[in-house]
Amino acid sequence: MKAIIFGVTGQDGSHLADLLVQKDYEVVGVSRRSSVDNTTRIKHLLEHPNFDMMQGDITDAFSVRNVLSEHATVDEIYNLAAQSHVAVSFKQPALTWDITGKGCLNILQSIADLGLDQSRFYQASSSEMFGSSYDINRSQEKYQDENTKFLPQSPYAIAKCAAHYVTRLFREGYGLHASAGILFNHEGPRRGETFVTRKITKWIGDFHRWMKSKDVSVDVLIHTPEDWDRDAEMYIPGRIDRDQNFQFPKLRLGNLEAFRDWGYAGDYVEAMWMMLQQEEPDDYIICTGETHTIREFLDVAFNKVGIEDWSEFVVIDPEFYRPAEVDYLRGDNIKAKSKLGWEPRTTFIELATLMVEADLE
Ligand code: NAP
Ligand code: G4F
Repeated sequence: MKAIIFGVTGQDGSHLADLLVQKDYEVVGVSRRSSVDNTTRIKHLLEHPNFDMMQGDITDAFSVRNVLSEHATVDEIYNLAAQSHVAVSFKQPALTWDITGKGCLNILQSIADLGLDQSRFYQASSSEMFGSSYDINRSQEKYQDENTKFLPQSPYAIAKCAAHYVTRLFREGYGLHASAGILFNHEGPRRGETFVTRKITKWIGDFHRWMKSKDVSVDVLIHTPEDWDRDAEMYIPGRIDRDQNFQFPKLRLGNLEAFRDWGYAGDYVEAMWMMLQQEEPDDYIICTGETHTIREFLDVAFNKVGIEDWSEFVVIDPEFYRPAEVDYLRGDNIKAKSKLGWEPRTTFIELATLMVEADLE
């Protein structure tokens, strides 16, 4: 079997490449040109005999066509490439549209034009497409499933909706085996450092190393309030003016009240592969079914390093608020469970633990 992964250098692309190589696939990873090395997450695969890299940018239809025409016998094509940061999409809406929306069209149109009818296609759709929309079950709990309407609330979500409908069009209109996974937030040690979970666990890792290097404990920092700059840095008492190295920036975050259904990326790439093994293409929600606030993630993550009250370490910064917020995401994965036989294996606490442990190393 042979697969092409657009977005192989990202969090999910790297996990999917690991999975497919383990399954003995020949994997072609496509990455865009970068002035610095963007292969950190796939370094371990670069010398693998079943793994090859090609350069390509999904905003350039010629480039996509070049990639696909060189691999006309490919079995599976995964589109994981995107400008995937919601907050960034408000600042770079047109770029987000070109990559996250039109990029998907470029791939599907090339598949159709080149007559790659035997290839199966996966689109990385997102729970962000639901925006402020939800349904209510018999226990009066809010949830989203495959029938919940989309009410996108960011340029990113709008672009993802466009790509989702394009995928459906090529499935229904052109008869392609094109499936979309509507994935809820999924994280792990390979998560980009500006997404909230990783931003928190990376800060904890850096802070812990700093405390160790200065040979101080949290208690020393907490019980001397007169030495604190409450908004920006924390200092080791008594050494403030003597050495700038005795200060450390606090963790600056935005809205802590939003709910997210967080799972582990390693579990979720298995669902992507399972979708393409089905006889019929379809759309599937992939989630844990549990939801937690950012506050709860902070509780678990700080607890792992023995800090029960993280409030002294965190500054709320309006810079990280968004023009529109998605307040509540909690998926219902019954379809994926019953039709794909997929289930999440990693709990919320296990996820936070594995991320903190990785960032402490
Ligand atoms: P990610 O870490 O941000 O990875 C995105 C990938 O897209 C990177 O490899 C990036 O390359 C590549 N890319 C960006 N622009 C490109 C372009 N113009 N041409 C070719 N490649 C380009 O995202 P992720 O978390 O792995 O997510 C994978 C996909 O699932 C994305 O489409 C995302 O929107 C979607 N999704 C993610 C989640 C989640 O919670 N993680 C949930 C639902 C849906 P560089 O490495 O060069 O930047
Ligand atoms: O980690 P986030 O940036 O993820 P978000 O916006 O939910 O998007 C992620 O999940 C989507 C699936 O639902 C994907 F489609 C998308 O590609 C991406 O992977 O933010 C999570 C929450 C938000 O409510 C945000 O307002 O955390 C809140 N937050 C609070 N402080 C913060 C921060 N988010 C970030 N990135 N940085 C903060 O400082």
